[in-house]
Amino acid sequence: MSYENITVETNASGNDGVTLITLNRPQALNALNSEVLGELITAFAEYQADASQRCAVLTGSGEKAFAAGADIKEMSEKAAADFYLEDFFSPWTSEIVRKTRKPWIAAVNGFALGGGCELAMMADFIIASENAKFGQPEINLGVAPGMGGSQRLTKAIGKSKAMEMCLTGRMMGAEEAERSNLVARVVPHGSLLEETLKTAATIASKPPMAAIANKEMVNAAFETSLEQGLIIERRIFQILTASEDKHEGMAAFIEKREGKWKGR
Ligand code: CO8
Repeated sequence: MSYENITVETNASGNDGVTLITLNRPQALNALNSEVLGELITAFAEYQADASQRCAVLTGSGEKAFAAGADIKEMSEKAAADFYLEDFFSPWTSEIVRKTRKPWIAAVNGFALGGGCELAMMADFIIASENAKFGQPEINLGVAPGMGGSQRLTKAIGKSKAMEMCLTGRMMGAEEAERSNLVARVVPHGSLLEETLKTAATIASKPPMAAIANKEMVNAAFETSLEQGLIIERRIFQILTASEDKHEGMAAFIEKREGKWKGR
């Protein structure tokens, strides 16, 4: 598949099973329009379907932005009925978040505002450069988050800070984002991609079925009660004990060697 608004590279740093997806509209600070969404849906579906690829990284091109939001110029031309009838924003969650069962990381290299912040928060975790700036400035446009920001940001950093950011449109820098648990790690700007690809390669080297299972369990903590989450965890654990990789992983430990994963 050829893309115009993103680039996709498999085995991005050698034969390591890492797919690198880059938002590529730097002239518009990688603003997210319908074309970008369509291409991202295809890219994530291809990543999910390719058994040789075991972790993905999403980043933004250019020095300034991961993504400065949903495309304001595109949205400005839409009527309320268009947003409602097209169920605008819904495919981000239904097509990308729900259908991508394998892990992916957002490498945030600059502005992650509005839909850009929301897209980063759809990732399994975020690694940010020192230059990253997160914000939900939709209130300045007379609207509000529409791709999950009011929910995912609040779950990540708590009500007080999320409310302050949504009501004022204030941007949060990388250091505060790490302190507030929005991002897993902050790294120097120049080494963001290298560090994130390295982390992705580590994940890609793990037993792939166990990676999906770990992701499913942690996500359950956001979507269920503790009691239901503990049941989900136990059942998934029990399923994993029947996998060939469980036998291989434990044998490899006992025999003091590296495991060789079958992914089943
Ligand atoms: N959409 C479209 N174009 C954009 C966007 C965007 N979100 N952000 C930046 N651009 C464009 C600019 O228009 C400009 O283009 P041009 O050169 O053709 O004029 C180019 O990118 C460079 O931007 P700036 O010149 O503004 O760069 P600065 O360095 O001066 O400023 C900022 C950088 C602070 C990031 C600034 O560009 C900005 O504030 N951008 C908008 C941020 C924003 O408000 N994002 C939220 C958008 S709304 C959203 O994401 C969720 C929508 C939910 C709505 C629900 C509706 C029902």
